[in-house]
Amino acid sequence: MDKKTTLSKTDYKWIEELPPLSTGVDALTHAFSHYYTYFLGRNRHNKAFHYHYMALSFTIRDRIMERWKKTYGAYADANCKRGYYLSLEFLMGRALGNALLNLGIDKNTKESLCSLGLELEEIEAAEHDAGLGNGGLGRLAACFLDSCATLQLPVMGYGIRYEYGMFRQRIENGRQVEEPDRWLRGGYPWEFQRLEYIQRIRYGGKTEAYKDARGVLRHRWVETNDVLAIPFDTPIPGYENNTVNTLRLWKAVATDEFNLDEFNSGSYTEAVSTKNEAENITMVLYPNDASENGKELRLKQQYFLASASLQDVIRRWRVVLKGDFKDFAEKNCFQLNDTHPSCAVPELMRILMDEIFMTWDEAWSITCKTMAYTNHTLLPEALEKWPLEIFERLFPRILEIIFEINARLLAQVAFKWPGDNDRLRRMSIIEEGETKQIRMAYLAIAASFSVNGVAELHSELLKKGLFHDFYELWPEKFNNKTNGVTPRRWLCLCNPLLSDLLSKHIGKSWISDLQQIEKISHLADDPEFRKEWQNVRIENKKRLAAMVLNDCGIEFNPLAMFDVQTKRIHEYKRQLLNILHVIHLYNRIKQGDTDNWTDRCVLIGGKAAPGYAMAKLLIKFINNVADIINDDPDVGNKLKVAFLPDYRVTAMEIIAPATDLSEQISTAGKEASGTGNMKFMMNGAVTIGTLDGANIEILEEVGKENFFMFGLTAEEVEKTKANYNPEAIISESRELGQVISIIESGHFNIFEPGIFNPILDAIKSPDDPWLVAADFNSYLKAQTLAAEAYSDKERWTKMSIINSAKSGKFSTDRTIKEYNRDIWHLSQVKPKESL
Ligand code: 26Q
Repeated sequence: MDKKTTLSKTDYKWIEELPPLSTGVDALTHAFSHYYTYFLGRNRHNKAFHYHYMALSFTIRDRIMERWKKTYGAYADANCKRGYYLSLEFLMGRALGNALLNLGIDKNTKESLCSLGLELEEIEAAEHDAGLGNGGLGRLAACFLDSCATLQLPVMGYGIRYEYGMFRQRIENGRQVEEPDRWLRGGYPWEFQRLEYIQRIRYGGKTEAYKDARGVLRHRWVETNDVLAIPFDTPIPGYENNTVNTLRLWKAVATDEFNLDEFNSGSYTEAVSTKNEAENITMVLYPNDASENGKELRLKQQYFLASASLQDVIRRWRVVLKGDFKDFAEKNCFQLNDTHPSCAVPELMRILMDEIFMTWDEAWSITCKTMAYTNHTLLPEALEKWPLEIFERLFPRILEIIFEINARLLAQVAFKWPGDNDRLRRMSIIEEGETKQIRMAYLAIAASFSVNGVAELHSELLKKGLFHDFYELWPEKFNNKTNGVTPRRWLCLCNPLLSDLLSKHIGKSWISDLQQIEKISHLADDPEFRKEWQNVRIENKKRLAAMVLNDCGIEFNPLAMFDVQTKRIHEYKRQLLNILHVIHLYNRIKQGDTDNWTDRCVLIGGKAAPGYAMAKLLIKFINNVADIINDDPDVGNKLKVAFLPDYRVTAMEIIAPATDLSEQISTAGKEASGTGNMKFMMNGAVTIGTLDGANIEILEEVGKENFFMFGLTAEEVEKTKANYNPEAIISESRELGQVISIIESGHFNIFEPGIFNPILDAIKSPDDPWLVAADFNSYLKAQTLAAEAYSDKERWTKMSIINSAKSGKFSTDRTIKEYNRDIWHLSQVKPKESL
């Protein structure tokens, strides 16, 4: 028989006929040794755990792979509606432990490694965090993927495969030093390059109008400089359900014809080096957690993600599913993670009109039925705007489409509010002025059928403030989806001792139905259970103390209260208020005012955006204060202060289970939601917090007696700003006055005179937007109450138990169910055969 015919006749049945891989101990051991020896070529002389980690990951990955294929088979068979989560950030952290947990093979794996004389924990520690995000927004995306897979919803994540993730932070002489995060250096075993799904992304060039064969006016985008987008797929396993979803990350590479001119004219090396320009697009994650305006490369990244992902979805619709575009909107839904991917709006319009040849109305109808936008910020200065000139140069066709969207939006506004020119100016997607700018949020709102905030208060404030005009135009679009965190990573994985205790008393159902955790609340009155709870917490605190000793050289006593604030360093989050309180405690010790003292270990961690001078100065301030206090023999064990370098997902996995007091102290009305607050609460920390973001909902769940509330409300903050006089507050408050005097005396910077003046000036300024002085006294009272409560061990343990017990609402399973019920309307699809 002809060889060629045989090949083309292959029906690939042999793939279907592959027997499932065993997850038994012996099979795991065999696969592990095989990968270690043959695939990786290592032997007994290899001491680093990196290759053990690789071998184990490949072993587990094989077992994920068959489930992955079955999941996609089931999605195809069900011809179901799909959701796409478009995000510039996915802060995944480590994958191995999560895969073991969700596949339910952690026990067998441990046993298998043990038989080889190896320890799982050591191997897990060799994994580098996938830190492709700044903070809350990026980690939320990662938790959402976990919940979508666990709920068996056909949702795919689309993002960028940055070569360099969030920078690594070192502290040198108290100051932040940034180092590149080469997370891919040793190879990333969880990704699959998919060259078959490469996409072409256009930049530059110009637009042309032409008439098609039927005489219809059409547009094309020509003479572009193209870049290729290569997808890399990472599996997202659901919790013990055989579903495996996909996170698809795009990498930019040059096209072969890149700079053909130069190539032909003989300058081969120049032609090759210009390839860098294309490949730069996905080189680095921008490390700002508030928008950095005007950086052209960032906008190129944003369009790159939007265009590659949309082309990919449309390719699948046309080629694989052979879908009719009249059904497209019923079968597809895009969730925009903030405005960062909002180029997806004009890009979808472009593809539908210029490549599928739809009319404007047909394309607009599809776009408006498929786009949904989530806002994550209330700070007006953080709303994304881009100079029109950059759009014109980088994506002329996209700009034309934005103009048309805006013209139609303004026509609608003019119709509803005739003669209201000020409103037209306010609502225009194009901000007029010296440099015209595109308001990305307005573009996203105009095209989305759903606009949501991330906590009740935040969603209300959006309607009253930032987006008020749009709320008046389209009230039906606005809704709330309070954030959550996945209990798999943020309880099961990170707190095995507490997980075992919970499961022993209430069974394991809480892992995929966190509301069940409520069942432990009555056990708060059981002294026996409290003892068990305390034992778990002490062990977790020892684990954190070891990390603090190792990373900061400071000894934390596990019996002291662990008072923790970890999050990005930002003025609105008010790490300053925290450190002022620390100085107050120090002052009390120095004055001998230590009756009924509660020992405290204060831990602060977080990264400052490299260009944010004030945030960087705050890090220096915290470190200097810590140095003085920790070195003072008068202080001893009463107070310890540490700044933990390189705060990241993996650090939080140690921190949250060991925290007693969770600091959530932003100026009210500024923190959209917060999600660290939920991780701490779930693990049994009590919150000291303002009435901001999701703190309010945490307070509602636990009640005032289990929460240390303080500070001005969002409404009061706005009123106070009108005639704010911090100097008066300082002179009227003995405690704050003394704290300020100590700082002014140069006590924390004897060899660097004056360096903290900008901080003092900020506190004293009537224009301080964060009202640090205004909330100080109220914060101090709440802190005193917290210290008092902690000194009564049984009372504190009850509070701790109640906080965990009431954390059911803050699972992303609940959040995702709400997104699905109100926005996506996807059906659950189960893979056919169970393995
Ligand atoms: C935009 C343009 C250019 C460069 C950078 C950016 C940029 C990048 C990241 C702007 C903002 C971010 C991140 C924002 C963020 O993390 N917000 C947080 O989102 C959480 C999840 O909803 C909330 O819980 C937090 O309250 C919110 O601060």
